[in-house]
Amino acid sequence: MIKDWTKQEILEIYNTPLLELISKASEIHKTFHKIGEVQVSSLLSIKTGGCPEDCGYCPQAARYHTEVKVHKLMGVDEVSKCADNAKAGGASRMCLGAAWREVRDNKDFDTVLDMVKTINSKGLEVCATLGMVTEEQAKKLAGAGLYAYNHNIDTSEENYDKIISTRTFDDRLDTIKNVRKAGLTVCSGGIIGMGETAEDRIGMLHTLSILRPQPESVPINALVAVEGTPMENQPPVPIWDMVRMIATARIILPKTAVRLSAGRLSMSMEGQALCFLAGANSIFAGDKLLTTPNPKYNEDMEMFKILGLSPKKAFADKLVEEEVSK
Ligand code: SAM
Ligand code: DTB
Ligand code: SF4
Repeated sequence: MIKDWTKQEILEIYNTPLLELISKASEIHKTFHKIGEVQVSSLLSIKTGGCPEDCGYCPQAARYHTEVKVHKLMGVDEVSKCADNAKAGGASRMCLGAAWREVRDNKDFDTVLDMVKTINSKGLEVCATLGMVTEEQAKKLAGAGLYAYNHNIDTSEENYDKIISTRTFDDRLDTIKNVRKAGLTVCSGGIIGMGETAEDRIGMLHTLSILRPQPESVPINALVAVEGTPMENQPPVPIWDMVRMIATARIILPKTAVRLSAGRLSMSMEGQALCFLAGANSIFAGDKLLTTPNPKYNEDMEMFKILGLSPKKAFADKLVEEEVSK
């Protein structure tokens, strides 16, 4: 049984002396996961920029003047080639991102369903992050073979309207519920480094931890401060905050894949090693996130070699589940 943590308990975990915290998280990690096994996802922006939302961190919001160039929805063939490259590079999951407020029932959605089918047939897990979805849309995605849906809560409920005004925290939770009802796995996390307090970080982790079932995947992003966004001048997140967030997530979300997400380009290999030790077991690999740079593929593979990490195979969890239910 997964424990219901209170905010006070989570705050105490977060404030544990650092090495003790890493050691506790590492114990949990060893109990529930294979040490050194890291899920590698490739990320592709299938529709870029021009988004009507006002998320303060996002370079793709139409209202901010950033260098992001608007690009209409990619075609299925082009996406299929990207999936081949991602697979050849060792990715087991491909995540498709669209700068949409929400999914609409139109031709573009049909194209995305085709993309999901095509990538799934290559033996890759497919994840999508397309904004808000209804239960019916989520079911269509599931029918096309989607494995996971990413929809981040981004910050605490209390801090939400300081970051985004064009939708509410409850809108986010509603989409997560729709995704669950459709039988998809849930990927939901957030961002640190946006000027939030430690209590906001705890509030965000608390909300994620009380979801039942807990999300299968929780990305922890360090803000990539992009010129032209309201957050362009935010100071970089200290690596110690990232390690604390990951270790705390690992302890309260024991079975979840905790993803060391955006911001790795500003982290040393030693810093990332501490994040893996603290329970991170998933990353985005490939030179680009959605619109901003990510470490070079070769450099990541060099890091994997040095730290003794190995990429997790696609559908490994599903296979284990099927074995158990036999
Ligand atoms: N439009 C969809 C949505 O908002 O759900 C999907 C794409 S959106 C870019 C996905 C997530 O990327 C956001 O929820 C946010 O957590 C993350 N993100 C966006 N810009 C970021 C930045 N500058 N730094 C870190 N994470 C960022
Ligand atoms: C997530 O939590 N992080 C990824 C993915 N889910 C979609 C996106 C990070 C985006 C960073 C900014 C950019 O490259 O535009
Ligand atoms: Fe649009 Fe998503 Fe960026 Fe918000 S985070 S502006 S919804 S692309």
